Amino acid sequence: MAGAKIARLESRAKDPDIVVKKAVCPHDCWDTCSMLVHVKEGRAVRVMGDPDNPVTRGYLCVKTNHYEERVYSPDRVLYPMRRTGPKGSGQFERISWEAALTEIADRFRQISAEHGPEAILPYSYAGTIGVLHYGSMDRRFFHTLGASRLGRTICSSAGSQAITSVMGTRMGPDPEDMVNAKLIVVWGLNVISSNTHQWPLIQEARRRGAKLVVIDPYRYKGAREADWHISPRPGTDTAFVLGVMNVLVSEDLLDHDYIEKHTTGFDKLVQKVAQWPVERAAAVTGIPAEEIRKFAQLWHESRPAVLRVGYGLQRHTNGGTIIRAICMLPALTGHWRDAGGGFLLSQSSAYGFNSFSLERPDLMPSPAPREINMIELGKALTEVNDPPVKALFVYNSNPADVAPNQSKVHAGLSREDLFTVVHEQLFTDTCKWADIILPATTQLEHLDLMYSYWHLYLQLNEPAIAPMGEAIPNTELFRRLAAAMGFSDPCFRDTDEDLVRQALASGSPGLEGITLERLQSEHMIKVNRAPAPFADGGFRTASGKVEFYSDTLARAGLDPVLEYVPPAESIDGSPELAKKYPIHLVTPAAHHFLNTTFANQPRMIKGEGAPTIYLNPADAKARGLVSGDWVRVFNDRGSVRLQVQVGDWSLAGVAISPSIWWSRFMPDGVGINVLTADTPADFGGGATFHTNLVQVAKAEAPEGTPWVPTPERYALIGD
Ligand SMILES: Nc1nc2c(c(=O)[nH]1)N[C@H]1C(S)=C(S)[C@@H](COP(=O)(O)OP(=O)(O)OC[C@H]3O[C@@H](n4cnc5c(=O)[nH]c(N)nc54)[C@H](O)[C@@H]3O)O[C@H]1N2
Ligand SMILES: Nc1nc2c(c(=O)[nH]1)N[C@H]1C(S)=C(S)[C@@H](COP(=O)(O)OP(=O)(O)OC[C@H]3O[C@@H](n4cnc5c(=O)[nH]c(N)nc54)[C@H](O)[C@@H]3O)O[C@H]1N2
Ligand SMILES: [Mo]
Repeated sequence: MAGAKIARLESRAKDPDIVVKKAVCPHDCWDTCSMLVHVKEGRAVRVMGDPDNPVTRGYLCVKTNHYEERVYSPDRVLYPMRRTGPKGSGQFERISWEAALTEIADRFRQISAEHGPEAILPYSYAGTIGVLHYGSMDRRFFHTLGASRLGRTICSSAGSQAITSVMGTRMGPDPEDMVNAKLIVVWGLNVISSNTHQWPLIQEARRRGAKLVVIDPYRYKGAREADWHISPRPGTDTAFVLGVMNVLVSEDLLDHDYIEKHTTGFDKLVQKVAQWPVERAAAVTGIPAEEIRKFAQLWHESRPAVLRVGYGLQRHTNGGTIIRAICMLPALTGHWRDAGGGFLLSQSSAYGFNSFSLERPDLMPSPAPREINMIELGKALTEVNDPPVKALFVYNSNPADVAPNQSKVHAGLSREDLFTVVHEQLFTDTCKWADIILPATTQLEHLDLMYSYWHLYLQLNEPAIAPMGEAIPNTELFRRLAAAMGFSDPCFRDTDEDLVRQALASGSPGLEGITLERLQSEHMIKVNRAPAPFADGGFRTASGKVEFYSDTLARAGLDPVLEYVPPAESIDGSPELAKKYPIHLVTPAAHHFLNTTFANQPRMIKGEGAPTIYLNPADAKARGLVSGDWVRVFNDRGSVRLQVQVGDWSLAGVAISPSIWWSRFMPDGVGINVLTADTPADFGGGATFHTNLVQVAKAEAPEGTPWVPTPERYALIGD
């Protein structure tokens, strides 16, 4: 069937030599779009949306619509390279794969012998979210080696732990059902930039009578176009929810039957909520008491209604609690009963891959090696001493730019005695500090199994073109490294197809009947899932119910119900610091970049403009600033230069800086993360990129446009 469709597409392509191949976007984004790749004589000449996918609807975002520009970027790493100059000088020479593997294996053996294998630290995140290349062979390799484990906390761990504490599992309504919702609350999610394909579903729901409420301190396009924009002070949403719950309880806007059957700890929640009359919530959040009441009423009366929650708002020191609070709401009011209703942050549990088979934690030594929290990379490289980190192996990530407390990260990466390997598609800022750089394939060049943390389609990405240069996928890299280290477990001989089969063989009901062969012929298969998965309860906590009170949290020393604690850096959380640094800086996803991915491509940089800070008119006026001025944005951790845009983007005292620009192209050679703290969140050791006080002062404009890459600016790294 798919074959016939592709043949039709090819016949419509103007050039008879064009072959159309199906692919899937690999990026760390909700949408996991289906793509069509036009290939001519082995070269991808065009990438476009695949109309077969009912949620991604045949169009791609502004970033992947020109995916071929990434694949054929002049910045691609094509061969293994070895450092020749001083650390960080960007001087490299080409070497063979054999030489690279031998050197890495020798250094790993030597470091292991001298300091123990925990002195080796893998560092990876989600350059691709593909099941194989996100985490499989690599995990097997580092487990066998006995390397330090990495706490992969930079994005979602606070929210994940929080949701699990309430529901025991992470899934929510099918986005396709959201068109029937009567209320959609987009909460801490930039629905225009980071979940582009949710927007037409919202518009469709609105045409059918739904209201859109956006709760966000950033008045981005989606907030402007909403029926109602609620702008809390950053990091105060728990207080807002407690106020809403106070109204629900005191006015008895509850679903007692659902609470009775499918929740525990309701009494304890009620005691807590009683302490939060709306006036108290209003004083903390800055949202008028009347609006809190109105929101409670609207939520109660709208059916179906959904809370579509983003990753952003968990990035506060109190962010886990924020997510915990929000995901309790649908159980109080019975909104889980309806298809398209409830709460959706992540759909990850709907798939249920066999991660044990993929990652083989049984290969780890016992006791398990220490875990290092990835957001504390700077500390790990400059302070940890039991043993010190002597080797860093980076893949699927660009820590020189994405990790918080960047000055410390850069100081650590600069250590001459640190052996750093980077497996990359592009010469990122992290590559600059590498000892060995290895070339990685892109999604058009390798096989992967793709899920989405938003929609419910499982997809297979098959290679559309041959690997560029000597690039290899992550799985093949760790096969080769295992051989170089002499690891003999047969799991290191599994092919990528074997890995797909193993991932699918989990016994999970979501994957029942889905095989590699079916994916090869159908490309995209919806996982098995009831439209309203929690209509009759079925939560995966110890009690099988929504837990308003959690023993696990009590044991971890956290409030077992909910407590509002102000963000560590805020007027209420640190009044002295707030006098010095009165502006709360939020650094959310930029429209044309995906974290730092795409932020080297001239077209995307042009779209984004310049490294920018959005300031409220009152804050701008107090500093004599107008749009177009340049400012120094600083705190005790560091300083960056940004260009000002003045407008009603946020309340006074709150500023926004869309992220993440490459440090190399920033006016002073450092990125936004010199400002952010490596303080972990209350749950899951999560990142706290949005809890951040700064001061803003007028500065000199940089000369020219340093953020636009030119060969000279790139030449920090040899060719
Ligand atoms: N274009 C684009 N798309 C992306 C990404 C990207 O960089 N660019 N990144 C991808 C990745 S890895 C992820 S994790 C997601 C991230 O995407 P999102 O989940 O959208 O996360 P952020 O952009 O960090 O923040 C989302 C919103 O939360 C708001 N926010 C911050 N603090 C608070 C708060 O205290 N309360 C409330 N109510 N709102 C708050 C911010 O102002 C922002 O508008 O998107 C993915 N998609
Ligand atoms: N200030 C601030 N900082 C943030 C955030 C923020 O909102 N504000 N967002 C945070 C969030 S949500 C996240 S998820 C992190 C993201 O942090 P990262 O996961 O580091 O994301 P990227 O910057 O996109 O870098 C991914 C790198 O992986 C490479 N890559 C892609 N595919 C492959 C592959 O198959 N193999 C190999 N070897 N490499 C590959 C890409 O070329 C790219 O350089 O950043 C965090 N940092
Ligand atoms: Mo993320």
